[in-house]
Amino acid sequence: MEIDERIISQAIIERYFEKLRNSLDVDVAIVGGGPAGLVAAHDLARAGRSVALYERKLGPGGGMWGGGMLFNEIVLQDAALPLLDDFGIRHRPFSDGHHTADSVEAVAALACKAIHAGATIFNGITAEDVLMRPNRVMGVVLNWTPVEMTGMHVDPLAVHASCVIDATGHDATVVNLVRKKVPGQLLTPSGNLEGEQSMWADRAETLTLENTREAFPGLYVTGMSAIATFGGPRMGPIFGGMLMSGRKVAEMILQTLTSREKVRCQENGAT
Ligand code: 48F
Repeated sequence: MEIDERIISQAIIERYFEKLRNSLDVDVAIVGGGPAGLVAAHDLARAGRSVALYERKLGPGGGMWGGGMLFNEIVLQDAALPLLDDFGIRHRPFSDGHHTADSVEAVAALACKAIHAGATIFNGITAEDVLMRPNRVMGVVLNWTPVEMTGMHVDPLAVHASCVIDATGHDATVVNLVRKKVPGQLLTPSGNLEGEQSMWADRAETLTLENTREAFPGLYVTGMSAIATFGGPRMGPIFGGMLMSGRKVAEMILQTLTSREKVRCQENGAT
């Protein structure tokens, strides 16, 4: 059978549009495909939730590829090892409580497992805004990254989501978008972003988990975005906090969605 260019094009168009159509109304929209976003996508999809993850760049992985200063190894603490094992990421002990893994293997495994669990990853797409009704985030507004980069005047498309996760790393892009619309109304002590402080790895790793929370109704933060939103130091190339934060945000959202569904069932039963 001769390979046919028209069929190649048709196959790509139809398969891609199938993914787009299936993601118009999802349980969870994740903005950012770094380590935290990828773990969240995997865990939510594995639990049976519909998940779309939007990554601005061509490749997911965020700040993990480059390890520390482009030395492509990452460091992880004891508490992160079960999660690495869950994803099939190999690790080696280095010194008490410090382990290493190959950063490229880690990113590849996270992305592959997230997709195999059922999450859909859209790369080259930027979330440029959120949908709010009026005091709850209920979707994201999307455009091609090259449109954003070239400054072309092109209107975006939007999708609905029961919950949105800001997994955009240091910039906390989605939280910043919301803050601009409703200044002083974030669920942080100041009502605005508390900001990131200088490096303190140990404290930062603890705080990343503590700060993994709802930052505005319908909008959750994970990974570095949790630090930028609720405050704390940066941690450098130790990644256990990022991975465990992704797992924590997924657990929180699963609980929220389940309790909302129970309430809805009770209401329907009562009427
Ligand atoms: O920065 P990133 O890896 O976030 P993370 O999962 O992990 C942080 C660590 O990599 C590292 C660290 C800890 O050791 O300090 O920085 O919290 O990944 C964030 C991803 O979000 C994408 C961005 O391209 C990156 O891949 N992103 C940012 N803004 C948008 C976006 C946006 N508006 N739309 C789509 N993707």
